[in-house]
Amino acid sequence: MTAMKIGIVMGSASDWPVMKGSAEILDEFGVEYDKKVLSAHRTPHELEAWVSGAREAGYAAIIAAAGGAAHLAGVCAAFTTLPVIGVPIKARTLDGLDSLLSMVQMPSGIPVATVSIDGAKNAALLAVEIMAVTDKGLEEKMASFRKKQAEKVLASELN
Ligand code: RP5
Repeated sequence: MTAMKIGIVMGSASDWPVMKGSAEILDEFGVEYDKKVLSAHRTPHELEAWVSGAREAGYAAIIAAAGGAAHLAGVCAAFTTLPVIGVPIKARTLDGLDSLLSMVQMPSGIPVATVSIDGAKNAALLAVEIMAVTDKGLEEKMASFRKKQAEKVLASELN
């Protein structure tokens, strides 16, 4: 089956204000996605069911966002061989350092591609790049996105 969409999962609805950034990027690239709230500790069985079926459901990659003891992305990665991109959420305490470390320090064997704290946009850009490996149209859109971004930087005015 051709993978055609991205799965965005977050541990709590409180993560959505940050994770909107992923949705906005995927919208910009015209990439389909589903967004869900599922928690590794509050709804473990439902999370397992969803992520175990992710490849068959047509996902190309999973973006998993969580704060605190952010085990969500690692648990997702344990249940699928799809690429999992982790977004550590800046939690109410410790400035998100706990989220970052618990996500980025995955023991060897089960990788999570962790982006920066609250790095929802980069997570989506990485997901698009993964899809673009086999999608010429997306590759061209990414090249154009980069070109526009560079032009904007070069046109910067400092008043
Ligand atoms: C994690 O705990 C969530 O991903 C969220 O970032 C954090 C706090 O959740 P709430 O208490 O706001 O629901 O599971």
